[in-house]
Amino acid sequence: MRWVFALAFLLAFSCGVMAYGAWQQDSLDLTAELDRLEKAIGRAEESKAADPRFLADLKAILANLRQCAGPSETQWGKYTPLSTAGPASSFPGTDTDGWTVSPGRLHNPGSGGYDGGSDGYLKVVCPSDGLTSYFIAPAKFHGPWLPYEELRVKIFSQNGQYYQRGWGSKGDIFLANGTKTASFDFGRRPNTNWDSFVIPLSGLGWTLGGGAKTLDEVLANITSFEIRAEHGSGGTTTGLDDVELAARER
Ligand SMILES: [Ca+2]
Repeated sequence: MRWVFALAFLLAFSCGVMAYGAWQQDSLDLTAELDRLEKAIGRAEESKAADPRFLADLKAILANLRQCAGPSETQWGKYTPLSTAGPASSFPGTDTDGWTVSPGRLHNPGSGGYDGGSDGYLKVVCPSDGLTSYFIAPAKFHGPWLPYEELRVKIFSQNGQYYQRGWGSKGDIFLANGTKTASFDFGRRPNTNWDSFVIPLSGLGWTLGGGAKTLDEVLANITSFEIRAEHGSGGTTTGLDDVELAARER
């Protein structure tokens, strides 16, 4: 009997080592694996093939695993241990940190930001003018972006009728290196309350323009960085907070 326990322990230990190895090599797409597990639990629930108490336990374990896997805001790309590095804007107080908006009028209300309380953010009420407004980043975001793996933004969008294209829209994120451009679509409208987007700077999901052949050609020297500030027609309000560039932990 003792050797059965020893064997079970060895097996569990090996699985742990393998999982840790995969984690360290960033080869484990943990978020995707957890999504698959969640779907499997959903199917088991629908087919009533398993004891509901067992499925409830599995769901609780899954929730714990998701917490271990990182922030729930990870929506794009696989999870990798990244730390914030490089330029960032969190708009404390009523600071607009050099950001502008076009067309529209920008202000920081001094409260209502992502961190709550007296945390500020950028707020714009977009005019109904047939044009799509964009937040325009200050010069501190210009220069090489090749050291970074992710762009993170917090954003909300309220009122108006959602449109994805047209009205001068050039994607949800717009980058340029001179005439070479890259744009990224979130694929949906940001929520009416604070919503998190993590955008991979790996080429996945980006649309290139202006003769750019790779995303890296654009990231080599950012001369323009804009974030879509208008997602609905007929007058909308948009908020922006915590714009961050993240790099892999060294
Ligand atoms: Ca803030």
